[in-house]
Amino acid sequence: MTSSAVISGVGLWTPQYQISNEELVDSYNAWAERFNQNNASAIERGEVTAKPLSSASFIEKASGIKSRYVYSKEGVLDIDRMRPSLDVRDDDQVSHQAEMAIAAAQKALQAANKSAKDIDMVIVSCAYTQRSYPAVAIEVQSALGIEGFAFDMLVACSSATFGLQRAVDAIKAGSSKGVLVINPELTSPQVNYRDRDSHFIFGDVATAVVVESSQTCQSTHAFDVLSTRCVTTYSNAIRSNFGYITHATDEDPYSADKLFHQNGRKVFKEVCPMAAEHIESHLLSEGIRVADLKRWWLHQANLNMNLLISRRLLGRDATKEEAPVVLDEYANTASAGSIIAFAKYHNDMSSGDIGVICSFGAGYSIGSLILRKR
Ligand code: CO8
Repeated sequence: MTSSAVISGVGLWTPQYQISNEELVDSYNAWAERFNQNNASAIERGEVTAKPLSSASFIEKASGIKSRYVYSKEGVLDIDRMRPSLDVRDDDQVSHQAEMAIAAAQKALQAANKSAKDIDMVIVSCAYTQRSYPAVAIEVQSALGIEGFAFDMLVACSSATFGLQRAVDAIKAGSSKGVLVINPELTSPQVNYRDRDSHFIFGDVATAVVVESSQTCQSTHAFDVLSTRCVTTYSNAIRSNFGYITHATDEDPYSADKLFHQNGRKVFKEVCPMAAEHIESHLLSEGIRVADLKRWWLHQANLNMNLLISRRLLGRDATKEEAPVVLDEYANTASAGSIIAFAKYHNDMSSGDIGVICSFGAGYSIGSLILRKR
């Protein structure tokens, strides 16, 4: 027998450290100026390309990002390091990503008025996991005292929505009684803080969502999941080539292509129409008009992308009430962005109000969920 799935709780864990555009740009520019001085002759001979300078005003104008949170601030702004400094943990200590995931999961359980015994499936879905095995999800399952099963999922920026689709399907099929979908987005170790074009894009955060059957739901802020839809189309425009194979090749494991890199313009041009069409056709298939949407919890990569998508669909700019923005404070947090927006902006909705969560990013991957306030 199939039952209907609801989102009954959401948790948001925000790291304690923040880095403003100005701090980030000062550090990058100091590094770039030193690089250019040290390589002045080679640059003059055309053998080395000078590093261009970054600017806080460009970053805000091009992306809408003003600041970001990081799990560890130490090392990021140090021009002799330019990457976070994380402590090495023993195998019997809780891992960094599990620590973030547990904190978000506890908040989601509390919001849903649930405990470990109500959950039997844990999905940790995010852009990177810090190791291949044992799954971070199983570590989190054990720490929370959950009986059942757990697994990791990687779908870059659409990890959260794709994970939620798995959860909704499991609840509908009756193969699970309660699912935690957790997104510990520890992006800062993969950011190339020496790359002017991408050093500002990402921040760290963790989000978590409880999905359960409408029959067991006790939450007063729950949403019926009316429908989910996921799609992927292969693209090389956003890549990170670091992986276990790196150990067996003679490549430099720290070269720029091993870190996040993209053709940002191309991504912008290709993904905006795809996301707009995806949302529109998903809504249409459920007999819902764009005008019927009370809220759009959109992926938080770039403010101009979100404005373009809402303009295509609404014929005007969405207001901040309709399409809340969190990337000014959080930057791009990979798959967690739309879930942060959902976590912060759903309590004011009335019974029957409809909203859509939509992610888009590397892969390319696009995922959406249509929700109705219970
Ligand atoms: N400061 C000053 N000037 C700059 C800077 C800077 N920091 N960066 C670029 N410029 C310059 C450029 O050199 C260029 O100069 P010129 O015109 O002389 O050539 C000019 O500014 C304009 O450059 P762009 O055309 O590149 O600038 P855009 O307006 O396109 O803005 C963006 C750049 C903000 C990157 C924009 O293209 C964008 O946001 N694109 C979409 C990106 C996106 O959404 N990507 C998704 C990636 S995330 C994802 O899918 C998940 C990955 C997993 C997580 C990874 C974690 C590490």
